[in-house]
Amino acid sequence: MNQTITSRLQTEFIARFGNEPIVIASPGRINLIGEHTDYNNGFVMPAAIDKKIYCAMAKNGTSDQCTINSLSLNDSFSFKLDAIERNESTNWINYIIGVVAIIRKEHKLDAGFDILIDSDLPLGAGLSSSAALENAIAFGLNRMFKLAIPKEKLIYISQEAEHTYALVECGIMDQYSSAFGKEDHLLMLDCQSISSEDIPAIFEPYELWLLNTNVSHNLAESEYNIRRQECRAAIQLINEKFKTIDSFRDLTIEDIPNLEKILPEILFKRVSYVIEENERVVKAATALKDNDLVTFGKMLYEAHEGQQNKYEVSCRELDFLVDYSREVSEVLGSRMMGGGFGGCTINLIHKDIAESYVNDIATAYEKEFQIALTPLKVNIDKGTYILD
Ligand code: GAF
Repeated sequence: MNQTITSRLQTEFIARFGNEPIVIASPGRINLIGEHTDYNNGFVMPAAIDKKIYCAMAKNGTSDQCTINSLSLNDSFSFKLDAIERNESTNWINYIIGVVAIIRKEHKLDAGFDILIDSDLPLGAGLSSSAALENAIAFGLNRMFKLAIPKEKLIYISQEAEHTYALVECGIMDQYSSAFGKEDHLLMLDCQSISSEDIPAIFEPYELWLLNTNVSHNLAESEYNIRRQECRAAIQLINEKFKTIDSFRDLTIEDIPNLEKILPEILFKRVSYVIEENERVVKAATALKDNDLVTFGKMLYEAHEGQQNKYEVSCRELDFLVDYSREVSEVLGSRMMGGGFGGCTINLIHKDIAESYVNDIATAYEKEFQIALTPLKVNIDKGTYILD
């Protein structure tokens, strides 16, 4: 927990709104392996991190007036509970009002409230700042209005807000890992049964580093939704021409030659990537449990190759960073992380060279793109909680 942020948030909330707030800490996430598999009922391996969104909230004595101030974005917004509409111009507001609107469909929110937000989580960097914010609001409203909604349901409220207000058809990985993260553990999450196994995050003598490209290409959200449509189209064709499936989870590597015969090239690339990535996650979990970091690292590189060439969600900046690391034997693995088209790579780097390596790659990146690279060493932390 970032003590500086939480005490500033409390003091500032009282100065602005006059009431004592509750404070919610909601983490971003990393994902070791398993990208674009969550909405295909597959496996992912995320973890919550020590970089978070913090929200202070309190009822304000009105019946329906709400005000939101963001310190990190230096922005504010007001709305009435009875007149919630999707905001066309400012997307961060949609994550909040979306959660409020969805909770209100089933629960009575009988008072207005104020929210003050701050963050040490880089925003829009593929670290799930949106899921962290949605969960913070959902957990906060649940406590403030004594709604008693179980955590397992709150994450679906967050996801629905993303679908219907932010208009991104995300899977459940981000909301799940932000809510249920465990200190020092990875979550091997089965997105079919929505259950996870904790895997100890032991990487010694290697360290996990994120390299933030500081780019977020604006096709990210539209391409994400296109990938989902492509997956649906492929499922339909497979059902018509090959065999009955509910999702790609019902397919195995052995099906790939048959799929090639019946699917158009693009759809074949998408499906084969997902089947292979699912298999990689399962093998990666075994490698980690066996402390076989070399095998694990190789899988990160293989995953990137699939994301770059088959699922086609990478970009020049991410590929540059992964290609650079392939030449350095002390970097066991590297790949793009999250939805793609920008954001961060995740890297497993030997601790003896980590600092100098990230400086070197930052220099090379800046020379190539005239954009600063931001290295970030992350620690694995627990999921969303309310400070008591
Ligand atoms: C984004 C989505 F929100 C997740 O659900 C997941 O699909 C991810 O992209 C790709 O693995 O973070």
